[in-house]
Amino acid sequence: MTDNLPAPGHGAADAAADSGPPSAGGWGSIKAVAGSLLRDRPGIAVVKALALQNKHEGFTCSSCAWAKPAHPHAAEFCEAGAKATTWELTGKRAGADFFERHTLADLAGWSDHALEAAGRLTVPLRYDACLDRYREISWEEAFDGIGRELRALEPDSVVFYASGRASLETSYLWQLFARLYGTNNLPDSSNMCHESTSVGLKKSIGSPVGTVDLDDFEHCDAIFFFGQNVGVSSPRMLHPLQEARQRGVPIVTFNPLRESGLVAFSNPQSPVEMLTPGSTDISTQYLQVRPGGDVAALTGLCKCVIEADDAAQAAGGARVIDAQFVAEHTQGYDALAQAMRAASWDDIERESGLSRASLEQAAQTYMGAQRVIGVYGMGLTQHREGVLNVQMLANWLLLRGNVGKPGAGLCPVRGHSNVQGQRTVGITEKPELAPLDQLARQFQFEPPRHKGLDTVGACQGVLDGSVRAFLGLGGNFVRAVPETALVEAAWQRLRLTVQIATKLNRSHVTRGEVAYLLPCLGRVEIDRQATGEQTVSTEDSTGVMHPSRGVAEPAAPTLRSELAIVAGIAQATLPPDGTVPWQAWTADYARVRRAIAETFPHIFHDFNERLATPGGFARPNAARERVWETESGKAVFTAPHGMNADPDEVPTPVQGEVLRLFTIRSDDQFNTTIYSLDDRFRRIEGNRRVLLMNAHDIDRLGLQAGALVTARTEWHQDDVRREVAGLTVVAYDLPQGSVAGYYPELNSLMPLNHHAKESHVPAAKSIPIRVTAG
Ligand SMILES: Nc1nc2c(c(=O)[nH]1)N[C@H]1C(S)=C(S)[C@@H](COP(=O)(O)OP(=O)(O)OC[C@H]3O[C@@H](n4cnc5c(=O)[nH]c(N)nc54)[C@H](O)[C@@H]3O)O[C@H]1N2
Ligand SMILES: Nc1nc2c(c(=O)[nH]1)N[C@H]1C(S)=C(S)[C@@H](COP(=O)(O)OP(=O)(O)OC[C@H]3O[C@@H](n4cnc5c(=O)[nH]c(N)nc54)[C@H](O)[C@@H]3O)O[C@H]1N2
Ligand SMILES: [Mo]
Repeated sequence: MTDNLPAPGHGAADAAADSGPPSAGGWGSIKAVAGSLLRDRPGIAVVKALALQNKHEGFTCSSCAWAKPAHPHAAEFCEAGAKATTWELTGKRAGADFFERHTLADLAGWSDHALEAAGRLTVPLRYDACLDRYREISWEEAFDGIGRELRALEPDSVVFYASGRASLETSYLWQLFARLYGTNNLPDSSNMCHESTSVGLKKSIGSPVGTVDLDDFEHCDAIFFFGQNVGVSSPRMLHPLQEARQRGVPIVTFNPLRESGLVAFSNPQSPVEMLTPGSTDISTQYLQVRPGGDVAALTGLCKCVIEADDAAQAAGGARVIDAQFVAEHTQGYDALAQAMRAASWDDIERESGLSRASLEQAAQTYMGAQRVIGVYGMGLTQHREGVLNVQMLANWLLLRGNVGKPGAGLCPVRGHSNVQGQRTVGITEKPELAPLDQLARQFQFEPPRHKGLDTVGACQGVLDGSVRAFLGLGGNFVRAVPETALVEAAWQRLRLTVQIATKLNRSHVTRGEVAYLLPCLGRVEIDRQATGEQTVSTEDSTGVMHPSRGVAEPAAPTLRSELAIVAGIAQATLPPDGTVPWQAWTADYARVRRAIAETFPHIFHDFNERLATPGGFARPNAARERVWETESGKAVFTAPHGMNADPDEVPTPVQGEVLRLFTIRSDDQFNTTIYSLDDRFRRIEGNRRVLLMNAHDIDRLGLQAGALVTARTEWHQDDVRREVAGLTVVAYDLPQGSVAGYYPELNSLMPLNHHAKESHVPAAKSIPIRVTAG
């Protein structure tokens, strides 16, 4: 098993959050940012950069994808965003001399944290097998060498992965390059993330993305949160939430953990709150649902509404559901209503781990509100039934017409800062989602029409040898995917790996036979090309496009922009027939935007002009207007086929020795980038190799808080032994039968086949494990 983390530190064992979590934001958040500034000592450049973060004239943050207001706060960044920026602007460099000092065998023993902490990559590198080192080469040598390799390979044996940060312009080039080369193998990080949303919402409301914008938060009168950890994952969203709370809007949360950002928030930008101990209570009702219990919980909630409506009808009173909306705009109500009436409270309580009374109370809040927003994240999407989870939430909102009216709607909170935008400009393995006919006309070629590989498919291909080359536009694929240990081992059999990156990570150290590592500018850096400084653009979680202009000097003069690198590889690989002006595009990104506008006129017409609008411009979203781009032209109610979000392996209630593990993020990490071993919000210090367990389970299984244990996956579909040893048990307030632990340390416990049925999102929130002492 790969296990390259630093040794466990102190304090983890007594880290139980029995005194309640600290509030998110506030002085702690300022201290954390100061800590991160001091640790990296990058100086004045960072302070200047932060002042322009998420401002119209500055750059869009490379942390989360939360909406950027048209009238930003003086400091429109959060702790996580400030860390991302300081991390990118580090004074440390991993240049040619660094790689002269370290063989890959040596680097393989470094922790994930240590690899990235080596600093910014500065020169193009190629692996030298004789020396077992990456060695500096020129950009031209790199492009030529990659082009030669790619021309010798079958296009469908090559994977073009995108991690979700690269701009709309670069992402457009990436998908075009892959298709001109001859493949739709375009997996991206959303395959591990919100693909359940893209599939589920498309079926339910005809839109693959959420329907709310920032304005809606000002007009809603209730908010429901499912499996999204706002204080860590999208902290700027705490502002609209706090404002909503101050208006008296109830917020009801479904989460197995009492997450601090969902419990209370103090605004570091509000002097009064900073000087008084006061913080806003965020959630008015907190339901510690069992992981995987959301289908059951939502069944209970729908049942309450439908039965209240039945009763109202019987008594001749006012309808509880929005009957006119349901009749005019939806299909499938009767089947859903029947399934909900038939669902038993015993099953609902058992599967959700919640009492009938608490669900009835939440349903009352819902029925008392005219405009409701449903917010959700990985707690819904990363399950075997992740798509059904999303559809159940859509069902519930549709019952009272809470989609397509001001102040109401579905709000999936996306992860990477441009992950939604990458999809919008054609990064998808599904040919039906890309405008292939238009691309064919525009660039005079015949694009591949067959389905490409998604992330799970790419991993399978790496394991069975059918994938021969991997090109990564950012990211840390081998650490982020399931089945890490097997994928990492098979990775070395790849013929070619090409990684475009800012910092060194495990996916670079684990490399193919021929390996290139290409250093790029970060978004915060000034991007100078032949026609001058360039602007790029990104799409936020609410479908708004924003310009982004670097403000800091590049970490090294040798760096190239992501767009220039993609264009360079494409030019060196493809026949020189001149239909794509790679060089002219690199010189002037406005020309790329004109090409994007030609490919997607509906979304991007007058792209350059509209990008100048303060606050950006929104993509059209038919569901917001109550136009349903589904097969039937109606919004669709989906009757669930069961209540367990993970029917395969773990029966509920969990009485036996098999527990359900859900993987989580700390406030001091961004995905596989680990800033420190602390998790301030959960009061866990100096150790990420922990398992948070219910005290009753600890007792029942004969374990001890503070003791070392081994987690082993309970999986009968193959003979692979999946285990991680050396984990410390922490007693924690979470539902019985469930266990929490950190991603990516526990990824080798995730079987590759254990993914959402229709979207293939790995079921990272419900891994069946056994925990044993020692
Ligand atoms: N600081 C920081 N910000 C980030 C990231 C980061 O790593 N660090 N990552 C970015 C990315 S790529 C993404 S996708 C987002 C992820 O952000 P989120 O969507 O918030 O995802 P997670 O933090 O994985 O888990 C969210 C919550 O789900 C809860 N949960 C687990 N299982 C269940 C369940 O079955 N039901 C319910 N109701 N809840 C459950 C967990 O307790 C946790 O609080 O954040 C983005 N922003
Ligand atoms: N168990 C478990 N597994 C999970 C998840 C989970 O909740 N649990 N979450 C999943 C989710 S939601 C996601 S999105 C994936 C994340 O998967 P990825 O997107 O593949 O991983 P990251 O950790 O975000 O990638 C970090 C690396 O990106 C590079 N990088 C940073 N900035 C830039 C840049 O500006 N340009 C370029 N070119 N490179 C850059 C750096 O080299 C850095 O090391 O992981 C998934 N895996
Ligand atoms: Mo994500």
